[in-house]
Amino acid sequence: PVAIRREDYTAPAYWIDSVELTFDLDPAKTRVLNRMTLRRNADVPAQPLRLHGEDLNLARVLVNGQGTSFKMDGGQLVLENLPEGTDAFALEIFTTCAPAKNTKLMGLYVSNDSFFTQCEAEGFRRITYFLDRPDVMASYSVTLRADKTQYPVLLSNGNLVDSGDLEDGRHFAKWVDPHKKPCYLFALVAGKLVAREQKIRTRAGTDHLLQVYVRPGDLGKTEHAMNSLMASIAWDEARFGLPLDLERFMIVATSDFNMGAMENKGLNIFNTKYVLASEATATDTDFANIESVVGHEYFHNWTGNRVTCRDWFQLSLKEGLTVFRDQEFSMDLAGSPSARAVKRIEDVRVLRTAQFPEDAGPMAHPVRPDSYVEINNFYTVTIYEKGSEVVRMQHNLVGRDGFAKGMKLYFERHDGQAVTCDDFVQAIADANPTSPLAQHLPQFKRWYSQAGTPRVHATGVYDAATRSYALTLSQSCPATPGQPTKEPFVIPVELGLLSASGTPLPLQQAGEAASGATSQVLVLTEASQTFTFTNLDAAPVPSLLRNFSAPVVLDIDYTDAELLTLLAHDTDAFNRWEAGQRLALRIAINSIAASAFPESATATSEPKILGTAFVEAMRAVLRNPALDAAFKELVLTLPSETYIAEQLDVVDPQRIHAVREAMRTELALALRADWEWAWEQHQNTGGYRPDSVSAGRRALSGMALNMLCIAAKTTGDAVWPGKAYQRFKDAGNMTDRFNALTALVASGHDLAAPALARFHTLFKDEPLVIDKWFALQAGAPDRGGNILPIVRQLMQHPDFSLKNPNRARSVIFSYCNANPGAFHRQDAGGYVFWSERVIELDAINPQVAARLARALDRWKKLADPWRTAAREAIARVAAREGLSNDVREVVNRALS
Ligand code: HT7
Ligand code: ZN
Repeated sequence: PVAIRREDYTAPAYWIDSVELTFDLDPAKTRVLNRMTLRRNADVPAQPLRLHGEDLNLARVLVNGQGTSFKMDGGQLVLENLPEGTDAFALEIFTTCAPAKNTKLMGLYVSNDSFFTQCEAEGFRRITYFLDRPDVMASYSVTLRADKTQYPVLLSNGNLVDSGDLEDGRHFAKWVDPHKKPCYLFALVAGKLVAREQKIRTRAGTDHLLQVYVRPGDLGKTEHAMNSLMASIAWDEARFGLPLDLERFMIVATSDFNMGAMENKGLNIFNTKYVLASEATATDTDFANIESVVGHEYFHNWTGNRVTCRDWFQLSLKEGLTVFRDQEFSMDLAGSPSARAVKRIEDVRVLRTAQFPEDAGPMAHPVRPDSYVEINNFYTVTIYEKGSEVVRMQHNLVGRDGFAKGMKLYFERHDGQAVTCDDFVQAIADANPTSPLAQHLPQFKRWYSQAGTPRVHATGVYDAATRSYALTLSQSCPATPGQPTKEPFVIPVELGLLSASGTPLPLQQAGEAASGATSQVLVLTEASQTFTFTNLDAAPVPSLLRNFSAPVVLDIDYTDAELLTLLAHDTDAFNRWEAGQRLALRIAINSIAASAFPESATATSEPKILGTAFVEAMRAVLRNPALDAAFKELVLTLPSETYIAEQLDVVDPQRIHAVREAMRTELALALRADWEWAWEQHQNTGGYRPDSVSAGRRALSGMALNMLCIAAKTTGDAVWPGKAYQRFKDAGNMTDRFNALTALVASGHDLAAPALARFHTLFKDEPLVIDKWFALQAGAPDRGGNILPIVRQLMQHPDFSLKNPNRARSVIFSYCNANPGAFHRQDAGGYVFWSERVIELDAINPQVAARLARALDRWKKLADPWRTAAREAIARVAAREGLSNDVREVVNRALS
């Protein structure tokens, strides 16, 4: 496969001004008539027109109504005899394709007897021959023709301008999009669908029709998505002054979708997982995800659609910025500072457990990559989540108002254009010329060009004679593929100082006047810098990187006492949580390093691994009346096995698993009375509402039940498993029901089997709930190697299908990616299973296969025998002939 390089970018040789598409929809053979107006780009030397195409049958090509010569070159349609000069000319191309056979779910495909499209990144070329690149923006008019009984609803981007009946029971609809767009934002949908509708009038006084289309039985599950859409529209107008620019905004749900959702102009297509919710079928997490994904796709309407990417190397221009916007949206909706902190912690957890490993592994790439083989492989946590952190740092360096000014300038300069990441950061800096961002702009841009997670090492020295505290911050960044050395980054480090008893101290830097502030942002730009604080009576406890002010690893040698102070008193909720995680991580790492295997805790034994101080600190958090339930649940959750593994040079996954399980059992036993209290105190009163406060209460009571069932495993107590079973049976909402089921499955209680059977019977007609049923079993704790056979059995279940990405993810990804204790088997059975599935999936859907292929990205860190077995499994996949470019790129990089 050939790598495409960012530095090779050249402007297109032709522009496409308008596109008139006519579809005769038929699952077996859809006919596509594509009439375009093109003109040569005068800025580029004259050359043939090369149009992208994939899996198409070409029937006819006409230039200005006349037949013309053409040739095919590597799948591209090449036209050499085009009119000279830069006048517009007409090109007509007639092709057919086979949507029913399209298992890749890219281009035009069939799902549940309806037609859908997915064009980002390069799916449009599977619909017609085209200049399939984001910097070619055209006006679209689209006519859809199909059987009226089977496909009563016909949708495309923009406004419906005509519709009517045709002969033979067919009908048509004509849509015109008033906005120019790149072809990756094209969409069509046809099928038996129904819509929840809502008319709105915005602050600006304009009227709009909102529609959420689903299959007829699902209409009752669309209220939350519609509410989320209305909230998104109001938020973007209020926070950024960005209005809805369409008369009609449609969301359509499909159960066959490679990713979460797609922001096609005016016609968003969603995975059903991010649309459908009712209290009986969806958990609080589902409700929160729907809010954030609906927001994300809606916010793309400006950040992505009005201003798009010049080329796919700039993907984070729209994705990083839009993730930042959806994160802010969810935080603003959550309301209180504490609820904001909870959201921030959840987002940082994703960054650390998924993006940090990516940045340290074979697929590491800058936020703006320099090359790729398959662009679908670059829809990564680096582009999305690290990209969002890079935007967040800009936001923090210029302030909230400064950022709003920067966004305004960005749209003034670039509305309707296809631009680069540089254009974005330039606009933010230009709107804030005296900010640290503007002062250090060229250096700040290294966040876009250098891969790897920077490390900041912090040491503090207190001098009693001068009553001063010198804090030295040093930065470094590990080598990543193709980037052996790194230049220093601009790193905003938000800091506070606490007294030993936890009081916030006023900050005064040497040579500066006292301001009374207790929090401040230090801007680290050198490899090493010392900041001196004065007027301090004793050595302070530093609270660094507050609210996770930069996407870095912070190395600092806190004493246990200092961490306990931060956990109990820091005014920064993020660092309070962080202190608890550091304590737990330290305990885990010491226990992993110890020669003895963790002893099983007994009902009466002291917490041997955790130690009394940690347990008491956790008890204090759990019982603290001033803290929110959601925050408590986060503090009391131990760092994940993946996160622990990332801290180690050599990873024994079984030992990590055993130590973490032992720590959890100790915490369950030592706090038994407190878990009982937490369960009793956080019961649902009144009806179900998915707001963050009630969701937090359910999260904590669910955790308490889980811990009580884990404790019951050791004590032999039957009461709590019995209560869990009862709760499972009579819960009024899916969150409580699923938490109870999880408690039984996770503790391996005998009641788990009847509960799972009952759950399946209850929800057999709810595909999204059946996904949960599969995922819970494939992700359950391993007992004597039982999970792999269970997973193989689940794949034989009549409800299982490898062709449906949600179902494949619920079984295979839940096992290979989210269940390290069960996946990393001593006998390599997990890896054999993985290699079989990657190969099997690749023949169906390369994009999904390539995601699965990344499960062994970090194989080089594994201790033997896992390391050798993992390398062999990857090599087995790599040796396979006929692999897709998608999977080939991932395994080649892993082996390099
Ligand atoms: N911009 C969308 C990306 C996307 C996608 C990419 C490749 C293949 C299928 C896909 N479906 C959606 C989603 C987003 O970030 O909003
Ligand atoms: Zn996006």
